[in-house]
Amino acid sequence: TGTRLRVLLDMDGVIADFEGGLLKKYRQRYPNEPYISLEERRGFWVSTQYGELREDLCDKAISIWESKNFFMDLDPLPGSVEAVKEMAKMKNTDVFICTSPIKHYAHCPYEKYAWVERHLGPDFLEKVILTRDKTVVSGDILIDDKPDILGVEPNPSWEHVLFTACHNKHLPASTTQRRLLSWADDWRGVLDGKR
Ligand code: UMP
Repeated sequence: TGTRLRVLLDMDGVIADFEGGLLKKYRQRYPNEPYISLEERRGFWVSTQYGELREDLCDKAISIWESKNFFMDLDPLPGSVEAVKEMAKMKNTDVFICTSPIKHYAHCPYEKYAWVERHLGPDFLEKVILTRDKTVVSGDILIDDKPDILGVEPNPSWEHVLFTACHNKHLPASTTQRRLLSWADDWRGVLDGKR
């Protein structure tokens, strides 16, 4: 057990295409409003950047991911489903999906479970961790597209590997933070580096 590698995988921006889903549904609902292309995205918080574009667009962006079926309808990111399934079958490897639900809980938590069942299979429901504070979850690696993962635990057990996304790809290269560029990148090598 002590020799097993525990991998925590973020969902939005790592397994599921939150940014693509938001932009698509935002443009459908608000066809006459300005939007931020994925090329122009900067900063983790979509709502903040839309609010900077025009004050009322912050709430319009939020209205999209608070809607029924937003999280359910997200497409998997390229290669994610295949990689996660393969990772979970690897020897001495325990994979968990560690994701923060939005505070508007009417749809999101249910749809995250339903998404996992649909795309990864019912066995993965055992592996879902919903938390707004990932620092209290123990693991060896956390693969997540959010650059700063903070919470009550100042020294989380995991190493945060930054998954490249439209909003973080322009950040200066860090000497301390490793990156996974996509699921076509060498994720097996990232895991092997921790074994
Ligand atoms: N989220 C927001 N506001 C934003 C962007 C994302 O509330 O501007 C939500 C979507 C996800 C959560 O449910 O935050 C991020 O969760 P993690 O990817 O950190 O697990």
